[in-house]
Amino acid sequence: MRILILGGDGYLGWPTAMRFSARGHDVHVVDNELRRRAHEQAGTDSLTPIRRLPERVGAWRELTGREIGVTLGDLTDWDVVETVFDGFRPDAVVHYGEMPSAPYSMKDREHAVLTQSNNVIGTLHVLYAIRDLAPDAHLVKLGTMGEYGTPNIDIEEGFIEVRHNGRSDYLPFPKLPGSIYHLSKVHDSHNIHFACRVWGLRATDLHQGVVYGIRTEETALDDRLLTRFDYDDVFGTALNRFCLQAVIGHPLTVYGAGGQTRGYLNIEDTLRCIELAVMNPAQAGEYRVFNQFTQQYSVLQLAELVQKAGAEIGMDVTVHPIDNPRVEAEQHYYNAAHTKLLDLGLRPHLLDETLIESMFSTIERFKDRVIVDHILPKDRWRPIGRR
Ligand code: NAD
Ligand code: USQ
Repeated sequence: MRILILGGDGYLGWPTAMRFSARGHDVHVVDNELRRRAHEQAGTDSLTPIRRLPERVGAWRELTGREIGVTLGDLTDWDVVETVFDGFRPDAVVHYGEMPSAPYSMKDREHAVLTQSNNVIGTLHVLYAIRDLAPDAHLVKLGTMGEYGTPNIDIEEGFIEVRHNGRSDYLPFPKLPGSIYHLSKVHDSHNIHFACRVWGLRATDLHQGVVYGIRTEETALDDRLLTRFDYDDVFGTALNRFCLQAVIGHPLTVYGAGGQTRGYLNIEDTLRCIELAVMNPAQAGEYRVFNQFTQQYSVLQLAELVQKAGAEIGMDVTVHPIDNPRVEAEQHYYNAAHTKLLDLGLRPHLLDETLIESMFSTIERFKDRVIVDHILPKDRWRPIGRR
């Protein structure tokens, strides 16, 4: 297949590009290095030293003899999107190319506007490009479990049967996102659903949980193929941060009461889920939602798991709850359906101590690169003086 990976320089996009290339598909990636620039501006960096895209694809070519095409360009620039779609004519479009951080989007007006304009306009361009230049292409879009928020009922996969005044319908599940970033994904979901209903596009909206892990089959081949691993307060995610904190002897930063429960999955399972979605496309006009995670944990449970894994190899890991910089429920009901990818054949890599220990050992290799000043959160989500 001809597979276009948008955001192909990112944490998930680069390993996905290599995975499809390794399977013999024709792969082209697009990225504008927004993520790299955001780190440069903040004085933060990936734990793993990562090469620029041209070097990455050069190393991949040298090691495997396979070619990955590259466009360094911005999805919010229509000329870039039109040129890529016109030239490559994809069968499938895997769209990771957005600003992915909730804390970044909550910093101030400027970051909020950048997040929503980048994500919503980029995705609108992609929808128009599919409509006009590759109408049979299947869009596989990365959404997020955070679109649903934490309602006090079971979360379904995208839709729910609603009965009202004696009538019933199968309608989009209500969305109560908790950040400007998560909201941008809800706006995208509405636009994608609209494009399927009105233009007949085919799309899978993957409502993904929090991803953890450093290693995939392909990144392990050579250090030049490593993917990024962030642990800072803005771009680092819960379990990745906790593993790094354990290795450098920093107390684990559980925010507030720690009852915040989310869906999690290993980076290897992200790649498998994407592959399953691409290989089993939606029908023309169909808008599907798959909840993409394998296990639910509260942040306190995650911290305790990391502490236990550390204890097994003689590390003294402490957990130190800190004032929650975010505005979110710290104790709540959470039970989200996630059977559709399992039905397609997903066999999850479940989180256990061995897996955490293998993360510790990769982190250990690069721990001299850690910038300790950027571990504790600096930005509060509620304006000062408001209750
Ligand atoms: P990432 O920032 O590492 O990857 C996104 C890539 O897209 C970056 O390389 C960035 O430079 C690029 N990009 C952003 N805006 C662009 C634009 N306008 N034009 C071209 N390129 C652009 O993030 P990630 O963690 O790999 O996440 C990938 C996707 O998956 C995101 O959409 C994110 O919201 C979603 N997601 C991630 C997680 C997670 O835990 N990592 C969980 C759920 C959903
Ligand atoms: N948390 C802590 N301590 C930390 C970091 C986080 O307690 O040091 C808590 C947060 O308060 C939150 C939970 O852990 O309750 C998850 O936070 P996170 O930073 O790991 O993840 P989040 O901000 O939700 O965003 C990440 C990705 C985003 C993706 C989302 C999936 O950055 O791209 O969309 O996970 S989900 O959470 O399912 O919406």
